[in-house]
Amino acid sequence: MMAKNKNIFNMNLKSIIGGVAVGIIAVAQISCKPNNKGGVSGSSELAGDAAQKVYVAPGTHDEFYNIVSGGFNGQISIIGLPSGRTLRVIPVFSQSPENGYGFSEETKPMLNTSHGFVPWDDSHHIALSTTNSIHDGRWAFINGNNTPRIARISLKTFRTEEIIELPNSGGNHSSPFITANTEYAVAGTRFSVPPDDKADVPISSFKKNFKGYISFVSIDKNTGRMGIKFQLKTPGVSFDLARAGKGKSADWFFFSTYNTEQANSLLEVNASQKDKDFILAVNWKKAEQYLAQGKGKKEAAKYAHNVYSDKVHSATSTIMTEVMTLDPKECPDMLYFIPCPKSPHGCDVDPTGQYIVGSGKLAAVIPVFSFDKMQKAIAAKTFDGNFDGIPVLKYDAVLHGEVQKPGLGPLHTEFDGKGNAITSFFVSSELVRWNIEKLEVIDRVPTYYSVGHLSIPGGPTAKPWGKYVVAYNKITKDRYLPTGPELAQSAQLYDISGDKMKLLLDFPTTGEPHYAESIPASLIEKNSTKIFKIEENAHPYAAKGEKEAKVVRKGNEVHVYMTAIRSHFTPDNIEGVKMGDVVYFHVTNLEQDWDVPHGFAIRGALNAELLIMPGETQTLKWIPTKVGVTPMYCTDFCSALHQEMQGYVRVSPAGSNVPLTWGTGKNPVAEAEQKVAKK
Ligand code: RUQ
Ligand code: CUA
Repeated sequence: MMAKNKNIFNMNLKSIIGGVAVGIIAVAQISCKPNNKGGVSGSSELAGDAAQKVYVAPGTHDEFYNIVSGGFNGQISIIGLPSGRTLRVIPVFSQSPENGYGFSEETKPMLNTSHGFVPWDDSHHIALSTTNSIHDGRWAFINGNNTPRIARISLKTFRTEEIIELPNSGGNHSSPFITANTEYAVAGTRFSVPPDDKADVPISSFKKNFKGYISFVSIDKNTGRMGIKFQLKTPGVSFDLARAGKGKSADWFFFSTYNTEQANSLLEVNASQKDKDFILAVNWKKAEQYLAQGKGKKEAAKYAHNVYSDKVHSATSTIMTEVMTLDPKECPDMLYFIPCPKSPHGCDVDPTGQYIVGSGKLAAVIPVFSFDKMQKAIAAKTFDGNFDGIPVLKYDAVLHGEVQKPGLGPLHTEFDGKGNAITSFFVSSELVRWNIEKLEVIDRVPTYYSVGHLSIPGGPTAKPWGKYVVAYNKITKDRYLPTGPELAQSAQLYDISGDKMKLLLDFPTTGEPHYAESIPASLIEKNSTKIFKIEENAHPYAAKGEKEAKVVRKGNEVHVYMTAIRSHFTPDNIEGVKMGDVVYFHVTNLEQDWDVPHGFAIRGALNAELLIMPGETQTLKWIPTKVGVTPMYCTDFCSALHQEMQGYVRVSPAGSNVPLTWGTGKNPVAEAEQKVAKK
């Protein structure tokens, strides 16, 4: 595989680069195709002590949390490094029948949008919160690409706490990227679109009517609460990726763009015409100043803002109707374009904040820009004209230098904290390490196959933790046992502590991994939530003890205030439910021990189960469809008598006079009859 890649690289580099996009795509397809027969293609690249280096003995913990986007599964995987063990999958934009996220009454509002309930999305990029551009272990952010959204996940509960929708956006790809102190999560639209409130325009009027919106989503220092502070209305180009500056460049944000041709059809050809697209440099501090001066304009918009509370164990969804926009035409010295060769994808800033690396998917070199030179060029007005009124800086004036012959199809770059960068190459399927100052390639290793993103622990921050790099591969033909037409994507772990990068481990992933970040376990594990305190449970339907358990009828709604504790539900016998009723099981888990969830499922429910954590209340809605007695039970093996944790609901025909009764450990109907007899 490697030899073949090298061949393609050596023979075709000159002829391909500068050729048409179609040529590159053909090569991409050829080179991705593994030609070896067995599953041992990587063995010659394996470090001799690989097994030892990734062995995490039973009962001991991994050194890093690896937080990985699940791509089209709309979830996040939590993986331990170096073992590659999957610890948990967190549902974010997708419903999860496994635990009831997006199915329970409490969590449904999390997936509300201006389009209604959207139970899925396509997630690409993780951003971990930072203080002074260093991981602080508080939150993870992730984008929803399709119905543009940003989610915030608590790294205490490992749950999705908040989702905000982005108006005036289509394909929220360049997102979320955060500023040094997590002041903002930033989101650039991949598809330029006409403004939402003036959207009925001919597609052919792209150049005139379509805009590339960039949203600045503010993040509250203490609570993490998000809000769209403002949107920049930039020219109609596609935003692909981005990074905030650091240190001296911390006031700036850098976005890669493509389709500066502003094509609206057959982009494969039409958006690959120009020799150079742009990196957009945004001075976001300036933007804040313009806002403070009243330059912002409120525009009508419609977007959902959904927040989950651990106190009421429920989410709310609010539809917002306005957004603040800033027009660059009225805000000079805020935006600059830097020319960048051939359809840049990744745009990454080194730990010092001095260097900005652009990765042109179709480029033969990796250009590295200098922040100092950019400042000088701005001061001296070293411009190459303008693009839609925004000054274009002269390429040579901003360039630190180019890495020559790095590989084919550069996508993303991370940093090892020792003055080196590692770039992923999709087409030549390899990771390449190069020195940032000298722009010299120092090492390369193959990936199996066609790496997309890569991740070094702390790699995008001012303080890379180094030690490993993980390659996230798109193609795994022949790497694992075949599983029919659909094969897993994969991650590969390499040791980068020495001069040579060494392959250690190869493991399949859940969903398609796009970007991931890794963070030392020590920054997270001590803060992990173990239980929710029952006395702090403010859910309006909580039963905080078995004495509070009850069943209440409100018209045709039946509310069951149910408790769960090893190993029974209260009540576990319910009668008097009728056809036409809507039953809400509000189940409170009374346990106050770590790792004792209870599940709740009932036959014929059209949603999912609930998995209720200690001290928490969650609600399952059930509309009986048949007269008779329906079993319900706990789904989580909670104790030796878990299998006994069950109950029955009797459903009678509409209009029947069976009284509403309930109980546990007694016969509720007999009891009710006794009560009636006493009176
Ligand atoms: S992208 S494989 Cu959606 Cu982050 Cu580069
Ligand atoms: Cu509770 Cu099983």
